[in-house]
Formats: sequence, C-alpha cells, structure tokens
Amino acid sequence: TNSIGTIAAEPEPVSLEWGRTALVIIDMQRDFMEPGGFGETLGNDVSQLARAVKPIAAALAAARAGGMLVIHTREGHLPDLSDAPPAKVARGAPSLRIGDPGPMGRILIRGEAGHDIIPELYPLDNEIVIDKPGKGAFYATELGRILQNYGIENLLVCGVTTEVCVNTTVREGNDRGYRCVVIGDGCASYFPEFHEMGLKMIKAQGGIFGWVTNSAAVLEAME
Ligand code: TIU
Repeated sequence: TNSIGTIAAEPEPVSLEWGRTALVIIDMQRDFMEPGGFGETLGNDVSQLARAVKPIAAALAAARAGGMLVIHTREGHLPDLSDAPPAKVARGAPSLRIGDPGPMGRILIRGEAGHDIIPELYPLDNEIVIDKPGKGAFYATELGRILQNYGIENLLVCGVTTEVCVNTTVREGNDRGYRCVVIGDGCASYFPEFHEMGLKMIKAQGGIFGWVTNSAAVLEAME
C-alpha cells in the first residue's frame, strides 16, 4: 500500500509511507536477554532489558497485521570464529569469551540456543533474519541490498541495546539515506542512563540522525 501515516515523534512528527517502511528488531537474543549468555558474561544485569519485550511485541503484532516488512537481526559468529575479529573476542574480562561453552551453548555462536531470538518475539517463517558479526546491522550483511529490493526508505528500529547495536545500526542507516525512527520503549540498555542518552543523542540537533517515538504512537499511527 502507498498509504502514509504520521507518527508522533521527537524532535517532530514524521510521516512515513507504510509500504516503504520496515520494522527492524535488533538482537532480541537469549544471549543478551537471559542469564548465562553473552550479556551476563560481560558483567551486566540482564534483567534491565526485559522492559523492551512487550513494546516490541506490540509493534511486531501491528506490523504483521498491516503487512509491513519485518526484519530481525542477530549478533553472532561462525562456529570456527573466522568472522570474529580477535580484538573483539579478546575485549574486556568476560567470565566466558565468544565461542566458549556456556549454559545456552557456545557464547554468541550461530546455531547455538543462546544465539537465537527469545520465544516471545520469534520470527515467522516469512520474516527476514539477518545474522551480523558486528554491532551495526549493515556491516558485512545483506541488509542494504534487501532493503533496496523491497523499496524501503524508512526504518522503524527497536531492540537491544540502545547505545550499542541500536545506535550503531541507526547511524549506519541514516548515512545510507534511510529515515530512522526509533521506538524508545522498545529499546533497552544494561545501563538506564545510557538508554536515556542513547535516545537523546539521536533526536538532538533537530534529529541529527533520526527520530524517537514510542510503541503507542506507532500503533496509533498505523490504525
Ligand atoms: N553489550 C552490549 O550492550 N551490546 C552488545 O554487545 N550487542 C548489542 O547491543 N546487540
């Protein structure tokens, strides 16, 4: 459809052609959301991320009902770690490193239980799942070509974490010419203050690299 909706957002409302808009759900994986995964091995309190699930589920249900293109992403690496930069694997002092065996399988490795998306937001068979080795969803993936093939101009972005993979993806998307509208309550961080600032820096300066809205405003605009 070429119908256009206007979403209440900051710094100002944004009008989107729904047929040229994709819902992009970033890294809602057990590895970030649940104890025993990558997020917790880094020393984080994973319970901080749970608040994003219901708002994302609401946006996902609306997107499915409206026939909007839905794209899920997953951060992770090949079992032989050939796509994992040694500098990334070596970073910090995690209790388990990328590739080490954990309670949900090998940490951040494709095909392992912990790498998969949480049951509440599980992709349908007809939805696109992008496996990405980096924080941004465009880097070393087919995402850009897929969006071009579908004629997408606008991205509704949510997921975890606000200041890492969501921010990186929105910055990448903005530079590629996409209008990026972030669903604030559909994002979360291990650090509440980073969540808040991660959203603020997107919408500051007249929306320097995007817009920030919330799930209720998206649902209202899609009605
Ligand atoms: N650690 C952290 O905040 N995030 C990540 O490592 N990846 C994503 O944000 N998905």
